[in-house]
Amino acid sequence: MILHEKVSAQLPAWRERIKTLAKEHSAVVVDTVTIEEVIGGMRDIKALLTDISSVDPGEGIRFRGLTIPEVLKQLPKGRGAKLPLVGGLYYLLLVGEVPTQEQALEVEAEWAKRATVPDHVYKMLKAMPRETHPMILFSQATLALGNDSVFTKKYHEGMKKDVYWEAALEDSLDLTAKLPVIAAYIYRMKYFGESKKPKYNAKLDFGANFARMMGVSDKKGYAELCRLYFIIHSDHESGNASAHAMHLVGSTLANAYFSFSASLDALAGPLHGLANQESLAWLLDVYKKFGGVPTRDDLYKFAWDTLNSGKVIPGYGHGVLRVVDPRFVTQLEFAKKRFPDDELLRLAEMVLDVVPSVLKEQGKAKSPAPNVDAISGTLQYYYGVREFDFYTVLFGVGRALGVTANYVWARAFGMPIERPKSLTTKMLEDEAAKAPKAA
Ligand code: NMX
Ligand code: MLT
Repeated sequence: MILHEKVSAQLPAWRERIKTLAKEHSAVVVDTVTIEEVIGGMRDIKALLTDISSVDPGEGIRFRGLTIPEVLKQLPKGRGAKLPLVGGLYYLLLVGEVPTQEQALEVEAEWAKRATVPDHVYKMLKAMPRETHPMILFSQATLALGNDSVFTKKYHEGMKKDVYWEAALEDSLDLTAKLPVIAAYIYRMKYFGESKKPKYNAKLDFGANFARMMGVSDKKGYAELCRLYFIIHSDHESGNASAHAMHLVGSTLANAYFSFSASLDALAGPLHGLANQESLAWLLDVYKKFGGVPTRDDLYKFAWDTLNSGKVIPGYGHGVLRVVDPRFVTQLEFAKKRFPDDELLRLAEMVLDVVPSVLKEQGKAKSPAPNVDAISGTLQYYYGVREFDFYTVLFGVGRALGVTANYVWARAFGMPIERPKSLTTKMLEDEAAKAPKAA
């Protein structure tokens, strides 16, 4: 299989680089840790290694060195599509090179072969109470797929460490192939009471399959959005909570299903991926309260009321970014090109104009700019996916691409179990007492 061959060919050189760093430069200092960082969620501490993507605070994400506009331009497209094949993005993340159309289609074909979801997963999903949050269902289904983990089976058969990555890649391909089917099933089951198993069509790509299985009316338009959505949500370097959870759990040699379920559980928090549902809920609250798009002044007051009630404004602020998130910009451009007169889009643009100034006035958030979640729901809503508690599942389908690519490479590099050191409050106080007093 193409991904296997391409990764395998690169491995000796990569392993040599890691070995040289670990052996010859092991004592080089790349960062120091302050008390503020220990207490403050380890923000900005440079302590993770990934080559899959990187985030510059002033620029945003690069996937294997490429910005979002570069990715959208350079990755191959399917017939009749303006947005790239998701299979091409997975190839880029795993291999580190822009694939040809043929190579991207090979990944797509690999997914089509692996998209059948075992019966017990459907049975388990059906057995859950109807009111269950879709992220609970999605995480449970991911765990339930783990029965078939190649990694776990081979590990217990005595698999050698230098081929862990091969089993990790097998599981990652199986998992990423099945996720859109499971997500679409959850959607149709939860909101429409349907129990028909979605069928993956090998003639269609990942994006078109998802649009068809979701049953939206404008399948062609929604397929384009899905391609964009899954690509831009795939990765955001390794320190974000969903990526880090995947890496941490994977480092124990738990299989990709356990690890990705943990990743989804992190994504389900309102400060992380769930902010996309919260953000649309907030926009709809504004819309409902004012009977449409409000005046700028009304919106300003509403934003302040949110802050004064002790809540955050979802979709704004970021742990790393200090500029408008390029993932926000790309989605806004997509929407403006396709449905410039949409009322919710007009509202999202007004929020973009008002909320950053409110956050700046409040003076707490280090970045008042919008992140990826401030607009993604508006696009889903336009295409008829209006059940906004489903939105984080969509984020999860996309995020699987990046975190599994990282998981495969972490096994290829033989990365050890993660185990940072903790300190007590007294230990920190003792460190503080030893430090020279600030002038
Ligand atoms: N609304 C209100 N207050 C905010 C916001 C916001 N959008 N963003 C940051 N703050 C507050 C934050 O709660 C903190 O307050 P306190 O000192 O009382 O604890 C203060 O500003 C400083 O926070 P930062 O250092 O700027 O941000 P941090 O790195 O801690 O957190 C987020 C980053 C993204 C969690 C934060 O900006 C936030 O809560 N945003 C809203 C939720 C959101 O959009 N999350 C999605 C992020 C992207 N994603 O998909 O994961
Ligand atoms: C993400 O995509 O994971 C979010 O923007 C959060 C982050 O990077 O911290």
